[in-house]
Amino acid sequence: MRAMKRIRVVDSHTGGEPTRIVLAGGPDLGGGPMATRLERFRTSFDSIRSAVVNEPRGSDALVGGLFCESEHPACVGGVIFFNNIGYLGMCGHGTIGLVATLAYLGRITAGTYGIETPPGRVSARLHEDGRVTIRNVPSYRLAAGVTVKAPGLGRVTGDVAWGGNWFFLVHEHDQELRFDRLEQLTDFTWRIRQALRANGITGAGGKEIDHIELFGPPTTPGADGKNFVLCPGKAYDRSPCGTGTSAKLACLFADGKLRPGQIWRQESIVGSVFEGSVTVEGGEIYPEITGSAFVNGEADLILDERDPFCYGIHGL
Ligand code: PYC
Repeated sequence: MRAMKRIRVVDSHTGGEPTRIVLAGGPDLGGGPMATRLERFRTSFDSIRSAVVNEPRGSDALVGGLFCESEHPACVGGVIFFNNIGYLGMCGHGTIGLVATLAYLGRITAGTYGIETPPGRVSARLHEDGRVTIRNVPSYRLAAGVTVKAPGLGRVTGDVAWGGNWFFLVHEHDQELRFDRLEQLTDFTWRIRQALRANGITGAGGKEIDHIELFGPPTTPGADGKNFVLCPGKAYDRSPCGTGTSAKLACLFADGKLRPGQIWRQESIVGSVFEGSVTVEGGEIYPEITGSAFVNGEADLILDERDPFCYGIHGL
């Protein structure tokens, strides 16, 4: 008898950034908060993470999302996001992809839905025209103007901010943000990432800053700025990055450059755009991010124990 496992997935992309939502056949993580379930995923089922997103079934750019049942009546479900090397906190493009997936499956119609994630509950509004607005977890700037010496780059200064993941946001640099410079941009940001780690510069509670975000002038008409975002596993975000845009909004707000409700249009390195704004409640900054996702695949992944790469090619 061959040991074969089937995992039901729906694929989508949000502004070019792919998401693969696991709907059935994934690990049973039991109940409790998403943060607890994430730890069970990490410690007991990490090979499933790799099988779903890594080559030969996936790619370094692919973000997976395990759709889970929620214990909160106000929530349509919970989600744990993961990538080629590990797990994410929140994921903005992925949440937009999840909502588009649930709409495609006929499980939701236009309206507002709670979704549990490891760093907290978010909400998502599916508009009649298919756009999705997510209200992210509270976001904030932890430290402004942090300087780090990066090998081959010299001194680089940026802000440390939380948008559901930890970001180092760099505005002053000599890099042109162009699609034909992906290799140079990846090398530049990877050096910063390693320098932060080597110098013990972290987010709150010693958490690793695993996303690096460069900013430059926009090229798409109507956009306010363009970014290049390096993700934890060295892939770049094709979308403007929902959590990265949230971190940016928190910094703009902290600098007095963004009023509550004012729209900021963030362009990605591939030219896709998210619209962002903030609301302030109880002293906390809640980013709202609007974008669109398109379903582009629906499949059963087959995990065949005889396959030497059944659980993916990994090892970064
Ligand atoms: O949209 O938040 C996001 C995201 C994080 C990593 C890739 N995309």
